Amino acid sequence: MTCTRLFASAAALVCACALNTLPAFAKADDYRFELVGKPQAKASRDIVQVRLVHAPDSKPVPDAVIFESAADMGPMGMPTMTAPVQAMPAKAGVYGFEVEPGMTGTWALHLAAKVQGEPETVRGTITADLVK
Ligand SMILES: [Cu+2]
Repeated sequence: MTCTRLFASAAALVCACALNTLPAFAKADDYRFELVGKPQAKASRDIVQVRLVHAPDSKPVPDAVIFESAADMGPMGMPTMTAPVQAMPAKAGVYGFEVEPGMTGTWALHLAAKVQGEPETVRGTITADLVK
């Protein structure tokens, strides 16, 4: 079930990339997710902190609603290896996620957000080095 969903979102990402070549339709691509600091490992969990930035003016977006978060080991050639992700309350424009990686290494965190005044869903992926 998780795999199917991941493949679906991977397909969606591919589509988003294709649309990227058409600037007129790429408004949601004006945003990017950025890693804030280094992930903090605590027991078997890692806290990953992320900021959403409106790229054209480098302004952080503090009031986005991140409604989807999924982690996988795609950056290390293991896209089917997933990890539980739990969103934490946003603090001063920083969105926190608690990831429970089954393996130490580089993970991808896929995010989808609603931004005020932006009709399209904003999607992005960040990579982070996590410790089991
Ligand atoms: Cu792995």
